[in-house]
Amino acid sequence: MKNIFDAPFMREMEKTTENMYRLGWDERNGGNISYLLDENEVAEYIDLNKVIRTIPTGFNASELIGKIFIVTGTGKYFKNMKSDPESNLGVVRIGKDGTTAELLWGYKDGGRFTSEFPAHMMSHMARLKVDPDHRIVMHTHPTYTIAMNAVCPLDEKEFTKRLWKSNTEAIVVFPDGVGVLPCMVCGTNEIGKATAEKMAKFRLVVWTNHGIYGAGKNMDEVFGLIETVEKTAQIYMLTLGRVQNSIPDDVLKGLAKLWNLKPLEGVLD
Ligand code: 2HA
Ligand code: ZN
Repeated sequence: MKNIFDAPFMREMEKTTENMYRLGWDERNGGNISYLLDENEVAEYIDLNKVIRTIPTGFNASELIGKIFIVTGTGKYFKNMKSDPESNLGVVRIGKDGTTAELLWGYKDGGRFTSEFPAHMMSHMARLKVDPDHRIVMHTHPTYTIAMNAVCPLDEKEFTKRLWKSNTEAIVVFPDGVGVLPCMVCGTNEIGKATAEKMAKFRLVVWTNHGIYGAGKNMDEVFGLIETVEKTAQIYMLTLGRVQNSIPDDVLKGLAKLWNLKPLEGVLD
C-alpha cells in the first residue's frame, strides 16, 4: 500500500483548504469540500474491504452507491486540515442501501462528514447527470459575495448580470451564470434538494446570507469559479453607488462571441 498522505487527492484537499482559509473565506469551521475519487486510485492507498464504521446519512443517495468521496469533517477548521488530515478529513463510500456512508479512512477522533453532506451528495447527483466528468463540490463563505448578495435582489439573472457588468472576466469564466437561493436553514435535506435543483443548471449557487457552492471537474476549475465570483463581488462592493463605467451589453456580447460562449439566457436579451 502506498502512503495516503502522499496521495494527490490528499495534497489537493490540503492545498485548497489552506488557500481558502488564507483568503478569509472559511472562518472557524466554515466551508466544506467533497471530492469524488477514482476507486482504483483509492485502492492504492487504503484497503477498500475494511470499513471502519458506517454512518447513516438521513437521505437516499442510491445513484451514488459504491462511489467514494474524500469529505471535510463536521465542526472541523480549514485552518487545521493540513496539520492533521486524518482527524479533519474522511474517505467514505456510499453503502449498498444508499442511505449510509462507510468510513474507509479518517475522522480519527470519532467525527463524521460535514453537516452539509445532503447538499453535497445531492449536488453530485445533479452535476453527474449533466457532466460525466464532474468530481468536486465546494462550499465556502467568501465575504464580498455574501455582502453583494445582501444588497442585490434575489433574482439570479439580475445577480448574474450585475457580476458580468462589473468585470470582463466574469462572463468568460461563468457564462452559465450564478444561481441564487433565498435564505434557508442550512445543514438540512431541504436546502440540499434546493441546491441540487439549481445545480442541474448552474455550477455556482449562492446561499443568501450564507455563502456559495461551486461544482466542477477539478479543484482548479471549482476554486477558479468561486474566486472569480468573489473578486467580481469585491469590485461591485468597492464601487457600489459610485459606478461611472460598467461593461456595456454589446461588449459582453462581443466577449461571448470571441470566446464562443453560450451565456445564460434572459440576461443580455
Ligand atoms: O460547516 O459552512 O454551512 C460549516 C458550514 C455550514
Ligand atoms: Zn456554510
